[in-house]
Parts: sequence; C-alpha cells; structure tokens
Amino acid sequence: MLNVSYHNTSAQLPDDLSHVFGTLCFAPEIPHALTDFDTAMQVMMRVLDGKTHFFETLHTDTALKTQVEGDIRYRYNDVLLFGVITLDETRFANSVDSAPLQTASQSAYEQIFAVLESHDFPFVLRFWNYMADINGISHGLERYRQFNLGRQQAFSAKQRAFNVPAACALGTNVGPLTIAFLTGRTPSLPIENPRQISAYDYPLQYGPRSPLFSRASVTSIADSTLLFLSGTASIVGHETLHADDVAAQTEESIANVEAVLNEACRKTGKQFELASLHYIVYVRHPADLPTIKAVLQHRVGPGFKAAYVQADICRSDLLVEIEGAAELS
Ligand code: 3EB
Repeated sequence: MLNVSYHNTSAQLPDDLSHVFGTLCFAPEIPHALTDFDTAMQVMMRVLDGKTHFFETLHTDTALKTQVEGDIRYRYNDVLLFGVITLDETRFANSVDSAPLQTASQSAYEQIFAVLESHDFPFVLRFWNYMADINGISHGLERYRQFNLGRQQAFSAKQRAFNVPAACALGTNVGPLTIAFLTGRTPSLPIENPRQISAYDYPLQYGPRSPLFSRASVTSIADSTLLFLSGTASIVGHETLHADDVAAQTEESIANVEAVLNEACRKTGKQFELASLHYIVYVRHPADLPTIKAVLQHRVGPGFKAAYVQADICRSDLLVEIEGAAELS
C-alpha cells in the first residue's frame, strides 16, 4: 500500500521512519528529526497561509531498503521505489554545448533512469521537479526550456517518450535542481485533459523541446487506487488564458482539474471528485492568496484540503498552479 500524508509541523511526522519512503519538506531547513533521513528532500519555498512548514510524506506498511547511487538517494520495497536527487548546477558550469541547467537536468534524469533499470521499476507514477529562477533567461533560452531540453534528451536516449508520468515543475528563488520520483513495477494509467493539448504535443512557441508529463496518473496498489494530479494551470488548448486576472486563472485551473478528474472517472470507473484530493497550490504573488483561496474554497466546497506555497510557475504569465493526490479504497 501507499499513503500520502500532509503535516505542518515536524512533530506530526511518524517517530518511526522505517515505513516512510520519503518526505518533501517545504521548509526553511530540514527539521532535526529528518537530518539523517536520506530521502527527506528540502523544497526551498515559503509556505503561505500563516504556516512556516509543510511536509508531504509517502509511507507504506512494509520495511524498506535504503540505497545511495551517485547523486540519488532512494528507498524501496517489492512494489514501489521513491527517490530524490539534488544537483548543484555549478558542477556543470563547464559544459560547452549547453546551459548548465540543461546538462544538470539531463544528468539527473539519466541517473534516475539508471536506478529504475537496475532495480526493475520501469513505471514512473510521478516526478516532482524544482529549480531556481525557472523564468530566468540565460544562453538565449528560458531556464524552464533548458530543463525541458535536458529532460527530453534523457527520455529519448531511453526511448521513454511514451511512458509519460504525472509531474510538476516549479521555480524556487535559490537552491539546486531538486527532483523526486515515485516508480512502480506495474504500469500506471496516464490521464489527459480533453480541454488541453497534451503537454508533449505543445507547439514550438513554448520551447524547442516539449515538457514530458501526463495530466494525472492512476495506479492500483493492493486494495486502493492512487491518483496523482499534475501541476494544473490556466491553460486551454496550449494557451495561457486570463494573463492578468488571478481569480479567473484560478477558476480556469480548477475547471481543468475537474476535467482531468472526469476523465479519470471515465477511464477507471472510480469516483474521483474535487474534494477527494489534497492539494498543493503554488502562488506566484503572496498578495493573491486570499483571492485564490476564496475561489478554490467556493469551487471545491466542504472537505477542501490544501497547502499554499510561494513559487514561480513555469510560464511567466501564469499566477497560480494546482497539484494534488487522492487515494480511493
Ligand atoms: C502546463 O500545463 C503547466 O514540465 O513537468 C505542469 C506540470 C507544468 C508539469 C513539467 C509543467 C510540468 O504546461 C506547467
């Protein structure tokens, strides 16, 4: 089984980490209780809404093995493998043909694929991608597009372009390229959004290489069904809508979430609803938080669960992005 739990203080984390795959720590530092825990991954983003820390923790009910391979730290049982990698781009400052972030992204993904191959976990459920200054431009290209180049190079070398997992890609102010991944031994069902062009088919205006992710993934593990919702924004077709209107962007984003969940219901026969998910909401401008929160509370209704963090979104005209996870039994 796999559980995803959400906490605002490290005191709420399990005392016994033996069944914990890993934790994403949205926090100014890794808390003391996790400093020796190999798969605690710091995401250098400020938590909003009156909180200072936010933890997304993946756990199970079996013992886990821990391993370190190059820059990757990972834990696994017979069913799932969760890993984290942080790469300092300055290590790649000497790459001649490409930007350091591109080379770092390619290296990160190549190392991840090598671990998946050696342990026979070929089916990725979910990637989490975080990088500094995602909208910054260097080497004539926006950094998010550099990341997409490196990611695609690693995918195509492994001919993985058609095994498309759920993902998110967000910007921090500072810090290394930071990627987490969750992967299994049986295929997940990729879900697309009928309101949007698949990201891997985006036209060239968004960069020389497309992003590689599906809008959600659905996976059956033991008696439960797990849905990971990718980062979802105010994009219809392939275009950003409502460039300067955060309320309308939030409405459009949740309409996209609803469309993805409807598609997931249609493909699985399961009953995924807006209130089934726990959300993480990435907010570009903290001053927009009350507006975003009001729209989401109104649209999702009772049972709405979300954490809010400050982040840059991968298109400079996007003000908000929503991701989430749900477990149905
Ligand atoms: C979008 O729909 C918004 O590059 O892995 C969302 C989720 C987005 C994942 C990624 C990018 C990614 O295009 C951006």
